[in-house]
Amino acid sequence: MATGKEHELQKVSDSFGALRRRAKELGIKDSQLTKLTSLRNLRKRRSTCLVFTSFVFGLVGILTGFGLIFYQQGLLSNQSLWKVAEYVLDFDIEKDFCVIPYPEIILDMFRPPVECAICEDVHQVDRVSLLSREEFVRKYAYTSRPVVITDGTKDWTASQHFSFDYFKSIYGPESPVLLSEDQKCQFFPYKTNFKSLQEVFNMSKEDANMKGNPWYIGWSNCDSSAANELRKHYKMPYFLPETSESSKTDWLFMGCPGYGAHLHIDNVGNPSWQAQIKGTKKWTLEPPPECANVCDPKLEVTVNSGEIIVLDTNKWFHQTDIVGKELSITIGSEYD
Ligand SMILES: O=C(O)CCC(=O)C(=O)O
Ligand SMILES: [Fe+2]
Repeated sequence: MATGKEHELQKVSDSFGALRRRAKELGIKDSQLTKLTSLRNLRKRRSTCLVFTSFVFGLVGILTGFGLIFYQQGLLSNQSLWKVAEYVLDFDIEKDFCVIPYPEIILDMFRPPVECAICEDVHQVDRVSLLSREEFVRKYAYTSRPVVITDGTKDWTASQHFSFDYFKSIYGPESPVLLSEDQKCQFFPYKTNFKSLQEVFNMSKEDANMKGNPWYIGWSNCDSSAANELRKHYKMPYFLPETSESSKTDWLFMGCPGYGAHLHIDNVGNPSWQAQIKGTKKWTLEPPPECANVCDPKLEVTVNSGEIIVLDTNKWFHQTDIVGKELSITIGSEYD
């Protein structure tokens, strides 16, 4: 019997087949279909995977050769070789498209080049309010022009509820979020030593209340019952077009002033919004290196509580720093 996943895959495959037949009826050739950006993106990802996997296997081959020579010469012990083997083999096939997960530097190196029109005439991050859907679509939604919507969370009750203890209370002991073993659950420890959200929730009261060691973490909420609870306190941002769908997985980031996320670029596919529920976060944006000649080298914007930043994190390198005195809590999601 087909598993749930196989069944879903079969449904996707049937839908693709139907789309292709419909395209044929409309006189659209396969060669035209394969030029669609969405299909090209699929292929790009796989060929990057192939290049990277071949590179890793080549490198592993060379290192193994040197390892054997050093081992024979007594310059390497089997204990240290085992440590290397353990390290190399510690990957999770389920967590990525590619058999071997990409280190961040590889993601940066192999990402598709960015059209510099996204940053050429951007000299600051706009701060706007009462933003109509039309204006959002025209100026920001799909142009990769970053924007802060200062009244983005009006009518939300999240700031009265979201806190360290609240998050701790919405996850049952069996929640997949706590151990991040589900492929939809991701946990970012940043500079901390936490291995899971469970460890975060077990930190001392002192640390949780920002009276001990500082910390900053992020996670994707793959627990649907917790997601329903969270959604009692926020809505889809009012300026998002009605046709746009936010991904079902929310991202949460929480932590202390002085900390934040290092400069990086993402590979998530869609732009995203992030609402600052509590505290204040400074965002530093840099265009990708291929646009260094035509775009400003750096933009900075501070997002205060109640505001929402919309950013294409796949195109802009971004770094965050929690500023002020309060614990920062944000929630966000991708949209299409
Ligand atoms: O909020 C943060 O500190 C980092 C967020 C981030 O990297 C992202 O949304 O892509
Ligand atoms: Fe990011």
